[in-house]
Amino acid sequence: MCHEGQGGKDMKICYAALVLALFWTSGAYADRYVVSQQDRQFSVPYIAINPGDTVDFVNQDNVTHNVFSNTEGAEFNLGKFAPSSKETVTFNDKTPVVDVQCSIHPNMKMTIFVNVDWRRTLNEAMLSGTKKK
Ligand SMILES: [Cu+2]
Repeated sequence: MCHEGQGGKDMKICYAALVLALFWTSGAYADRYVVSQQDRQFSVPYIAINPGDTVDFVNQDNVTHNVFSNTEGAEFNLGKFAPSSKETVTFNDKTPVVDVQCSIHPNMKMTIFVNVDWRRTLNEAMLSGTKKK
């Protein structure tokens, strides 16, 4: 990729491009997800994301919704969410399990898992049935 004999300046640019490429592929950039409201439901019951990732909430219904979370450390409220509305929410690493609801339709619920350690979570769930305290 970076060939010798291109001259010092070119080499510097080339190495800068390599460093940028490594940074990019190491997951240092944020992913973007879409969760829509359709037929008075969230389009998915849950998603698993990394800290810093964003979720675009999109109202694809022809009725007004609301999107909010009361989960401590991840509170947000998108207010009256009219048809075709779109808002982006970024999730941090302070809250691994974020419950998301619609205040207008109480049975609309979904969960966002942020950087959950699945092995530990599963092991704790399994052990809790057998472990003596
Ligand atoms: Cu709703």
